[in-house]
Amino acid sequence: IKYLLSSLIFTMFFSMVCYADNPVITDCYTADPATLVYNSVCYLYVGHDQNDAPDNAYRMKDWKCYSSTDMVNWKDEGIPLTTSTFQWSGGDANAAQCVYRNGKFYWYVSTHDKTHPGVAIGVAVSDSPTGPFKDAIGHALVTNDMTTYASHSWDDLDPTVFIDDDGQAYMYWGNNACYWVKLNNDMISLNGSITAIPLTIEAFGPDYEEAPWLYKRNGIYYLVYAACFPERIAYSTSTNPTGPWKYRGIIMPNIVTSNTIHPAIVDFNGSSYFVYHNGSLPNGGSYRRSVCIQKFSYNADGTIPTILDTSN
Ligand code: FUB
Repeated sequence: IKYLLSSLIFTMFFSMVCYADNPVITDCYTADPATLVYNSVCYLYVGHDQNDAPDNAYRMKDWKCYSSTDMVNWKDEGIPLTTSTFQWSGGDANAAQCVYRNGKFYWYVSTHDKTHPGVAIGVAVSDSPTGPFKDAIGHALVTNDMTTYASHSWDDLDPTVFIDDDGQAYMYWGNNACYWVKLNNDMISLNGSITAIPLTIEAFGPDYEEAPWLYKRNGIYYLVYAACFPERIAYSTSTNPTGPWKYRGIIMPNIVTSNTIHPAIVDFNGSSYFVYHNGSLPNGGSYRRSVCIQKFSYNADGTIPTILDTSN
């Protein structure tokens, strides 16, 4: 009976998660993935850890883009955006996400702001998913001094933007703080004030850390994020894009090759994919990371199965 039960659990688990060849990008170090499906192509926007990054600090100066029609073969679309595009940026190409609206592509990035010292959120715009991108407003969209919930200057990390069915756009972000704000239809200005969500156990479990990824499926809003440090990926759900959020558990437990993970989830050609980074390329690690993709199926009740990193 014990053998039958364990083989049943094994079969159920592996039928829900498909362990592909990972990392999917092997020609350089990539991190902080964000996906965008446009015209039957999946675009993958990533941070870019430099080959000479030390073992204990990030070295990132630009963002890369890749495209695929099968989620396996990825075409290098180059470096459509660098921190130098933002004249106000003092460097550091932290996590970012690109979204499409009304014929334009808006790439929301977190980078150091030399005019209001600390990490800030900027937005670049292009007519094409692969650029060229230019600074949309000439200054940060959210500066370090607009948010005070966390006690450090890098709390404005990791923007995720979601446009709801009624056309309202929401931006979530935050390190050791989880903020949200509505965006105006122009996608380059804030609509109303910024809200900091209390990091309660009920909303986020034991420890929300950073890297939120917001999306909607079958009328349920999913907020996927990195928890604890070293990180694991957890998620919460709500029936409203602004919460209240209910903690749903862990998607990916800690991995051994990187202290951060950073999630994205996308549906493409009828399948669902969990996108993240580990440090499994040769000479890789927490500051020389690599983007990975795992195909998975939602459980019947809409919950997300456990997905294990292939480098563990
Ligand atoms: O890449 C720099 C930071 O590491 C990101 O902003 C975080 O989400 C973590 O992945």
